[in-house]
Amino acid sequence: MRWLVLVGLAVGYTEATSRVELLYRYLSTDRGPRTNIVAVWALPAALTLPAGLAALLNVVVLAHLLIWTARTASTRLHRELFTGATGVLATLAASMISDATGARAAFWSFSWPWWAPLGVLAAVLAYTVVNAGLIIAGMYTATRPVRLRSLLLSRDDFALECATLVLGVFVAVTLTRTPWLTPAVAVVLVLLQRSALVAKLRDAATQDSKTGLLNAATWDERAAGELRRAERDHASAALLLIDLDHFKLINDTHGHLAGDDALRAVATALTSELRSHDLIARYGGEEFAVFLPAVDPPAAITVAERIRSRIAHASTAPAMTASIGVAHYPQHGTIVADLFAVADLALYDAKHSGRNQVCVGTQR
Ligand code: GH3
Ligand code: MG
Ligand code: MG
Repeated sequence: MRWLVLVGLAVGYTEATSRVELLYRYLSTDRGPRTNIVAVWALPAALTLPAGLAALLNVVVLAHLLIWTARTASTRLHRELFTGATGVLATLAASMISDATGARAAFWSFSWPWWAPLGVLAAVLAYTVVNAGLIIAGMYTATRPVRLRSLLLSRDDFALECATLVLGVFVAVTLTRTPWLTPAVAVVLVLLQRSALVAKLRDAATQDSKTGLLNAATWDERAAGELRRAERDHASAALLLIDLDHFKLINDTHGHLAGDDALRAVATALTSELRSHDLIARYGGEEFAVFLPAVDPPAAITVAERIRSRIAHASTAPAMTASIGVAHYPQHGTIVADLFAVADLALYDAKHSGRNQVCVGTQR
């Protein structure tokens, strides 16, 4: 009966939250691992039910997920199968630990010996280590990413993952003591999943998906805000426009994927050279815009030179150079559009005088 309650909730939850789940998947596509929501139902099965039933729950949930995926055509089959298989193994590992430590017996008895919570903790850890370990190993083998960080969950997803595991333990408690209360957990889960979705939507709306820098619209808005602040504080500021030199040649010689890697390398270089409150955007194809609050003209030129030199001397192949146009606030304008126009003209000067250099705008 309790197994049926869990299966019903797992299948019902996926069906009832299809739209949220689809959006969540859409926003997470090819951007590293996803939070494992199924743990809310699989973990309590591992903690409280016989191992065979717990594994069977995973299989049923996986079968339903495959049908659901075929209907909605949102991901690739081998990934769902791999994720499902790791889920079964993680569940079996947690089930063994729950059994061996006496945690399972404690869930069904009326007393909690002092070691039972430790057994629960060990089972949750086993579930997580097996699941995450296999998925990270699988993703590493399949993609061999340069940055191992991309194999880990983002901070928001990690918080959701932890909340999912805690809810899983709560489900184990309600399932054994007050099964009628178990469906209430689904309400909390919906809210958790929605808040994680909001964070993903915020990133998708404000960031450039290729580099993770700000997108043009967000940069415009925030640069305007910084200018208002500079005006109020009687501070200076600067705007840099950075355009990679002969970038088309990199695409034509090494392919567009290498071109994309080069764009990401430039984004990393900019982020590490600049302060955390400087605004950095990928403004167009291979153009980057930077707003530097509270810098005077000599400092802005030093920063621009440092960026130019960093890009020119980066150890990443293929070699690249960049031309940079600089505009100063308030000398060259008091609104973003004017500063942008001045920096754009300066950028053309830099291109026409041989590229790989910094040019400062002139009063219009
Ligand atoms: P210049 O020194 O005059 O700036 O020459 P350029 O080749 O850099 O400039 P141009 O504007 O002629 O070409 C820009 C190229 O940037 C063309 C396009 O193929 C490439 N590009 C734009 N966006 C992307 C992108 O997202 N990925 C890749 N790989 N290439 C891009
Ligand atoms: Mg260019
Ligand atoms: Mg360009």
